[in-house]
Amino acid sequence: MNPSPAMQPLQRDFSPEPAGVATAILATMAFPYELPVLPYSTEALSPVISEKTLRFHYEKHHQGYIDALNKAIDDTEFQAMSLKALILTTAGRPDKDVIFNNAAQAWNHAFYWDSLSPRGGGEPPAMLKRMIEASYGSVQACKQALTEAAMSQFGTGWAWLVLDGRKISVVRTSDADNPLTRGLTPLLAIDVWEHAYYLDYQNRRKDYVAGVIEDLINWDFAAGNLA
Ligand code: MN3
Repeated sequence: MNPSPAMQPLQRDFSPEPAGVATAILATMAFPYELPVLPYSTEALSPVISEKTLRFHYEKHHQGYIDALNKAIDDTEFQAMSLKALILTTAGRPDKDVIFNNAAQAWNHAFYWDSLSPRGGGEPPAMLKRMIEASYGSVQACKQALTEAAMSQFGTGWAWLVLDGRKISVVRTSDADNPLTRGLTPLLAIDVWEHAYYLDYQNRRKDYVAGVIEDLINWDFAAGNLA
């Protein structure tokens, strides 16, 4: 059932267009959501993230969140909202936790795919680099903060580089939660759920995080999210 136009909740948020391929595709979708395309081939992040891990993560886990989201919002007023509006509307509402968890994970994973690149690592673009240096003193110190956030997240969750006002910051979130619910602008995401690395690294989360930050992190995507 579609709500009548007069009853339709806010469909648009007025934030800038998302920078990444997968995130941008998802932002244009409405119910029923589909898995957004990956910005690279499934073997492109190897050896840091193997094709086997990437395929399970993308084809099973991310697809699973998309499917569960569609099921949870089918025939509800939430169908008419953008994914971002859906996340913000259901955040902190225990009675809507199934919708929130799957909507946030659908969004977080698109953002994570865009946060990685086979041509990643290296130095951030000049403006982002200056902002990182203003907040952390150096890119190296910022990478260290990101590593510590990823390592100290207990259990499932995420480490994020965010824009907080005009300041670059690092935060971690539990389970499906993301920085949008705190009014922060996400710049980069690192998935630290075990499904992101266990096939390749077992319990060695640190090696996965180090590989991602040194070789895969997509600073261009982060810079594109500064707008
Ligand atoms: Mn994941």
